[in-house]
Amino acid sequence: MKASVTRFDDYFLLQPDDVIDYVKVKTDLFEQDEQLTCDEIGDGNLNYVFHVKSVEHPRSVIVKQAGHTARISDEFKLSTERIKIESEALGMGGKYAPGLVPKMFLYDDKMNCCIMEDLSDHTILREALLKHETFPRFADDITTYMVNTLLQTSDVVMNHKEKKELVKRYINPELCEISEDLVFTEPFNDYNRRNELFKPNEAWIKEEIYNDPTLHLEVAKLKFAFMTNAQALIHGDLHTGSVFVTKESTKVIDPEFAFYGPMGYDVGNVIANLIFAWANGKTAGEDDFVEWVEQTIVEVIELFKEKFLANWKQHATDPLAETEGFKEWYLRDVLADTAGITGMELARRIVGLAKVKDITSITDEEKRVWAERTCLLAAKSFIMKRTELGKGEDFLAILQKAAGSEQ
Ligand code: SR1
Ligand code: MG
Repeated sequence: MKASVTRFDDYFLLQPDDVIDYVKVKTDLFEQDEQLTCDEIGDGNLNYVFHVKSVEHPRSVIVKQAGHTARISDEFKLSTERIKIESEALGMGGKYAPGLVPKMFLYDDKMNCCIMEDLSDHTILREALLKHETFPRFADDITTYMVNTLLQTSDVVMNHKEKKELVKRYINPELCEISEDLVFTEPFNDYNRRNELFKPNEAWIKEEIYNDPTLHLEVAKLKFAFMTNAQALIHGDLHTGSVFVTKESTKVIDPEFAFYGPMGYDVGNVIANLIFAWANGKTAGEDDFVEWVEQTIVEVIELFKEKFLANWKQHATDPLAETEGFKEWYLRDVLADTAGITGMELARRIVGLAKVKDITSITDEEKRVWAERTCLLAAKSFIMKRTELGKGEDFLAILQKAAGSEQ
């Protein structure tokens, strides 16, 4: 932090020209007379993201600012505190999964901004998957990130009082409410009247999703587990738009939804978003890509299990952690949550307000109908059969069965 009194002492929404001034006032990363350019590049649903670049020197940063409402809709009134949660959660990510998150240079609680490493040599994973590119490091890196951040912040490893301090610190009511509504409630009953159904699938979705009481019972159980199981500090929104990649590197970004919740929420989000990429690849006839995604789904589950057990052995501190059979029981529970959340994320992105490009960019009507129904049939099976899925191959089998079924 530099100058003591500045025009950035009271919150206002920054414009690109302000940001150029802002980074010079707030950091030593640039010379005062250095010529900088700034573009607003945010394409997420919530925040403003500015790319600041030096004209002459090879240096650049990202400035992220929270507004009082979500970009996707003014209906969502949100505390700007989320940038603090994001900055601190990225700090935790850097501690437990070094190299797998961007470097953070500054958090500013007045302007509700953070300044972080520019990753523009990377691509957002969802965008790359839309071009049917493959990433050999992804399964290994994302499972290291998840196992390390989840297990190390849980009661398995942490001192229980310190963990409870973190539970308090990461209380995130507004962003949790978004997930409670958009992920768990609305897709099954359109309770806030803002679902967006693809017309040719409207009647089918009403029948299969809105009118299935057995499904609704399992959804209710998953929602209450999400709200009450303070198991680990989770990322909370780990979809393929929250990951930057190159062939050699993976960086997880955007943990503003972080809070103490069920570990399977993160793993399930990764699997569901791989399935959206898979559905897109299928409709494009990209067989090699589809095969890579299938292999990656299996690997994510298998590597997660393997690293989880190894990490537990190495780091567990609770006196009962080594009780015969306990870690295997605990892992089975995480996998059941993973399957349940895979289903929830699949359903909400098809039925609800916040869609994914993997599906909405399918221009052929018949193919989009097929992609949506396949995802929704798979979603139902993931939710209903969640306690039966112990292996990566079991996850893939659910998807393949949905794809081949009569729709
Ligand atoms: C109102 S925010 C909609 C969605 O965007 C975020 O990335 C989360 O996934 C949220 O559910
Ligand atoms: Mg986000």
